Amino acid sequence: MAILISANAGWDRQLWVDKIAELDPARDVIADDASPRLGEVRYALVWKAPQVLLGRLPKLDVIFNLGAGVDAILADTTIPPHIPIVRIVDDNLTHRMSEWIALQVLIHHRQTLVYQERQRAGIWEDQPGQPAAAHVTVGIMGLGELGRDAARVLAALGFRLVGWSRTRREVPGVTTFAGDSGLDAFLAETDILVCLLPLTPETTGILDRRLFSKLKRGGPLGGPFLVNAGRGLEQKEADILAALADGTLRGASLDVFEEEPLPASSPLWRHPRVIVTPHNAADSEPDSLTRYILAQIAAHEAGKPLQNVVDRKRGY
Ligand code: NDP
Ligand code: OXD
Repeated sequence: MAILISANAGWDRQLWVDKIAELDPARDVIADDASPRLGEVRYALVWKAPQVLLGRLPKLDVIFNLGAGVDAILADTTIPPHIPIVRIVDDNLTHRMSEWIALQVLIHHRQTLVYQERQRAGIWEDQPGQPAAAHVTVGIMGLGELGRDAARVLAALGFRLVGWSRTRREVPGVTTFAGDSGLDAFLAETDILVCLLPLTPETTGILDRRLFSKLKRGGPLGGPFLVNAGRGLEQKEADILAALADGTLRGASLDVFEEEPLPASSPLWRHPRVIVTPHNAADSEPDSLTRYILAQIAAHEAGKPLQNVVDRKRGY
């Protein structure tokens, strides 16, 4: 029974093959989507595998996603519904995300883009009215593994925190809201909006002009900011640009895009109040994730339940 590793072109499969060979040398690993031995595959470790590949594996027992977001797998309707999909929940990935979120929040909070422009122009000038973190509210959309850890780190920096999720969550230090009925009240409190939502039919296109117009006005930063590391299809980039132009948003940090890689023609690349990173807020690290997956396989083979299985109906 073999393990298949399948990933899109941007991934080096060999890193994962080598890591499994190092940690569990007895495992038979296939790293070729066209292998004549696909019929032997019991476990598939995937990141954006080609559509219909997973639906063609007759002995497939478990799919392990090599990342936290499972939208790419769920888009493949050929995968039989009884096959469990396990997602990554890993401190290494989670802490990387919290680093990125804290960095972006601090950049906007401390008006770093304004100072960078002044530096380039040789202007020594203080921007008056810098608030303390305690006077700035960060609103986190998505209070899952990543949202809760980002809240922990931002709370340690002194920010006021509100959070929004599908079902009501208790998170220490965070005033929480839930569902459609809680969204407007959540937005009305938010100076810096952080999106860590999974991509589902409900969250597709959620970050639009209408939503931006409901963020707090008259806050201490002179207008609201957007930080998105969830998924690109949650944001409407034309709306972000329009909101930046008319002051509905003061700035944005984006790690994910409607189309990835972000096309060279996108005005986001050169916008003076936008930070663009190439979907690397929280990379999947082979050593840490391979240990997590091999431990799950060993437990599964010993008859124990799999952890962090995706709820396909919910979509995450
Ligand atoms: P989780 O599944 O742990 O948490 C998801 C959170 O989103 C939950 O709080 C959930 O609510 C909430 N949510 C889902 N749907 C809705 C909705 N319709 N309305 C309101 N809240 C909703 O996910 P993670 O925290 O592990 O990851 C979140 C996402 O981050 C991933 O799906 C992926 O898209 C993205 N990601 C991006 C990376 C990057 O490098 N840019 C890296 C890793 C992940 P509830 O608590 O009620 O279930
Ligand atoms: C993930 C990602 O979901 O990298 O892990 O986006």
